[in-house]
This record gives sequence, C-alpha cells and structure tokens, in this order.
Amino acid sequence: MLVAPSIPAAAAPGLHRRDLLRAAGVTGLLTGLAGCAPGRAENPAAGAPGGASVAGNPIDLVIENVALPVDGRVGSAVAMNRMVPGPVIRLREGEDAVLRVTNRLEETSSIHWHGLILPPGVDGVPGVRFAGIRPSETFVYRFPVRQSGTYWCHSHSGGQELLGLYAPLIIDPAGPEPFRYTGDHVVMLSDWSFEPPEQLLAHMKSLPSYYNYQQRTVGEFFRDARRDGLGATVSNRLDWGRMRMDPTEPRRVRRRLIGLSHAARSRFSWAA
Ligand SMILES: [Cu+2]
Repeated sequence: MLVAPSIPAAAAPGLHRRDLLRAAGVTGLLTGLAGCAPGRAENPAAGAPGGASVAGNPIDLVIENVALPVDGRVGSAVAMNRMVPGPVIRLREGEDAVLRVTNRLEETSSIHWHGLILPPGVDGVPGVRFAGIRPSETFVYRFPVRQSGTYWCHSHSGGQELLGLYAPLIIDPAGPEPFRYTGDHVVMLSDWSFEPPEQLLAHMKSLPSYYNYQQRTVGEFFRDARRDGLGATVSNRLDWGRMRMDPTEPRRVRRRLIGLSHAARSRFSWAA
C-alpha cells in the first residue's frame, strides 16, 4: 500500500489520486506495478498500447509529446512509449542490452541510463562522443549489462526530464535473487509543474528551497520516515533476507521505490 505525505496509514485505502496530490501540496505523479502485469495504477497518460513493461532484445522506445492530464489541467509532456513515467524497462545481467530509441520530438533528445556501468559513449549524456538523438532519428544503445537491481533512466536534453521523460529500469540478476518473493512492485514518485522547465530551473538555482513549501530538512525527513514506518519497512526487508521463507506464507512482495521529484520533497511511508 502506498501512503502519500501527511496521510495517516489508516486513511489510505480509500484515497484517490487527487487527495494524494492535495495532501502532498505538490502535483505528483505516481506509477505502481504489480508483478509484470500492466497494473499501472496512476499513469496519467494511460491508454497507451503496448503495456507498461518492456523487456527482451531489442527494446523499442519512442519519445514524443503527449497531452498529460494532471489534477484537472492538461500539460504538454514528453513521454516514452506514450507514458509518463515511461514503461518499466527490464534488462538482465550478463546479457547485451539493445535499446532502439526513436525521437519524434522537434528537438534533440537523449536517454541517460542512470547508475549503470557503461562503456564510454553510450551512457546517453550528449557530449563529445554522442551528439544526442536528432528529430526523426532512431539511436541504438548497445551495452553489456554488468549489474542488477533497481535503476531509472531519463533525458539529458533541455527540460525534457522535467517534462516527463524518465522511466524505471529494473535489471534482473544473472543468478537467483538473494531473497524470494511472489510479487514485484515498482513505484516511481515524481512531480509535475505547469511552469516551464527553464523557469523552474532558474528558480531552483536562485533559491534551492524555492519549491520546498514546508521548509523541511533532510534530517526531519528521515526522522519522520522512521516514525511513520519507512525505517521499519526497510529493517523488515533486511530481516526478510536473513529469514528462511515460511512455506505457508501466502505472499511476499518486493517493493522497489524510485524517487525523482524535481521541485518537491515528500514524506513517504509504507503500511503493510
Ligand atoms: Cu541520471
């Protein structure tokens, strides 16, 4: 169960997206997936064909503008496969990833594979070795996958990341996972602003706390998270790794949380 900022866990089951956003004091985007099924609960750009998860070799990704309804208004977003956030991209350690990225924007784009160990020139950051993906061009990223775990990817061009161009990136290990579970949930937390990205960035550069309405500190965040259960959940998860799984246990779920809010800080807690 996902509990948004400032909402008691007990109130969560009946919450609607709008309540979550209002409670957060920001405009947020959430995506949640149950297993590999297209269970995207909170995808504002839903309705896109192709499901919410992409895997295999090659993987095709298309970057284009979409209309994004957020909290009663409609924004102009940059989507991956018509979704914001983009689909869950699943790779496997030990294999070669081949990702064909088509740019349908009228400006240069790029996808940076955040946190991945990559050969020079394919990390997706436009620069000396890589000029970016030009309009109408399909760029093929090829790289050996040398790690496993939970990552994400995002545009490294202009304000495209702020406009929605990011996606979860999950790498399954070559060998067995060190723990067992029957469900795998991916939750990506982000935010949306109707302010143009350039203006957002200018505000944040001039005053880093510009969008931090509640003026909370990182210390407070962690103290709250501990009090509200995030810490308990983390330690729970660590315990799972050490425990032998009870064969009568009905369901053990892995939750992966990716937070990338640009202009907001959120309190977040899990409730079992
Ligand atoms: Cu990055």
